[in-house]
Amino acid sequence: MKKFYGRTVEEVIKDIKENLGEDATLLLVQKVRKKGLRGFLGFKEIEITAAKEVNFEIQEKISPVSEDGIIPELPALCKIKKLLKEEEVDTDIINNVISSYIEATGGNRLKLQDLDTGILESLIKGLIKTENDSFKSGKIRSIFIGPPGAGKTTTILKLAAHYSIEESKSTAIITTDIYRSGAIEQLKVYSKMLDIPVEVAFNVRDFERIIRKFDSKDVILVDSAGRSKRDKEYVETLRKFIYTIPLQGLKVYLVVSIMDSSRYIKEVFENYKILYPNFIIVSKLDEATSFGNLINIPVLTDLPIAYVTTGQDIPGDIEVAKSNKLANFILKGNVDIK
Ligand SMILES: Nc1nc2c(ncn2[C@@H]2O[C@H](COP(=O)(O)OP(=O)(O)OP(=O)(O)O)[C@@H](O)[C@H]2O)c(=O)[nH]1
Ligand SMILES: [Mg+2]
Repeated sequence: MKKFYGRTVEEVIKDIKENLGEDATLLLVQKVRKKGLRGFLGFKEIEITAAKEVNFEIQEKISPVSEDGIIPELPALCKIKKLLKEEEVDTDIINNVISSYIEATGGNRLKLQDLDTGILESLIKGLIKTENDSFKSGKIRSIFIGPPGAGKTTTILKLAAHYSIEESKSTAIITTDIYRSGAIEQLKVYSKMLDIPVEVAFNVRDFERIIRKFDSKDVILVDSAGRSKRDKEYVETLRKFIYTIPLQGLKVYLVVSIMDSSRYIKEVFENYKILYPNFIIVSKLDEATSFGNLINIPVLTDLPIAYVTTGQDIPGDIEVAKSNKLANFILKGNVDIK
């Protein structure tokens, strides 16, 4: 099995015939980014995966190429495509999964006909990068950033409750959200309930003072305002706040809702990436109608998911992300996940 590249399908098929002979079978045809600088500039080319040894009786020697690039006679590939499309996984990623599936089967005829769920499962798990909560020791200094309404404040309160109640760590919250009306009151009500101090930082000087004041705390969680993704000035302000926290041990969490389109999440990430987020928190899994974002988000940000949130209750409704479990949301009844 081999991949061939060229400008047009006809050109690539000619190349395949010359290399693999007239009996070659096309497994997958797709448009991919060119390698190197031209690819970076957005240039694409045709990629065809072809094999010499696969020979479906049901298939023409070289099948007509279907519109979406998948040879229709390969049921396993169609199944993968249907399943991932229903979950709203991005098209580029679906094509990559199919490509990797073909590669993993080594062109095995049976596996291209009947979906090998074990292979698919491990491919999906591999794409859902997660990072277990690795802050059992040392001081925790975390800031939560993200678009409006993503669930930053709720998540901070859930985590604060977890650290202080379940792990008996001395915990404090600082909010830098002085924009949204009611934001400070919301935090104060809960912090009173949880018996956790909360301070408001109106500017960087305030922030420095409060960070020093809470220096002995095991855990400091910093909330930020969700501003329009066009508000570059606010991201700059946040950057100054972040520089104030002693860098060692600072974790930056980007909170995004699973309900948002992956296009929107991509724009959000572009806007916030100058703050060098370390982890993603995906919120509102309980509201989700599709779970493709669990793959889309780590792939497009190249960051691991640290937590997922699953409801509005404080405390509770937050889990450390595990790729096994998250893959299960996508594959559900389709695959048995151990
Ligand atoms: N269903 C569901 N709702 C959630 C979840 N997390 C947060 N919410 C709700 O989403 C809404 C916004 O949550 P906030 O925590 O205020 O969001 P935020 O990111 O702090 O918003 P801003 O401060 O305005 O940027 C609230 O009504 C929360 O109760 C979740 O996991 N599931
Ligand atoms: Mg908030």
